[in-house]
Amino acid sequence: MKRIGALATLTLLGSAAFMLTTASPAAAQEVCVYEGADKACLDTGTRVARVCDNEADGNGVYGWFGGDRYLWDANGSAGGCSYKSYPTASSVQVCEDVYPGMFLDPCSGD
Ligand SMILES: [Ca+2]
Ligand SMILES: [Ca+2]
Repeated sequence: MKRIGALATLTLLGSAAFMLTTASPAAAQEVCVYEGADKACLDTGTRVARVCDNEADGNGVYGWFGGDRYLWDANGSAGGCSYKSYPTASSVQVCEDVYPGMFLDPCSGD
């Protein structure tokens, strides 16, 4: 009887660990959009925005998170993304600064 109890405990621990492992990626809830390889993401849980310039083409990359929420990848295509918290953001778009001024730039969803 004692032995069976120990086995049952092990099985329970095993499934708890499995649930934790599989739950983590889903909890992130990060939504990403792309313009070529450049991307902008918004975590719909934490509302942390992220913009990544992934093309060494000399064009800056910025994300638009609605309203006046523009976030640029501060170091361009050098490694790493730029992050900013936008507590009320609910949309995400990524644009590439190909033309002077923002309004003709190609963006995700165009
Ligand atoms: Ca680019
Ligand atoms: Ca960068």
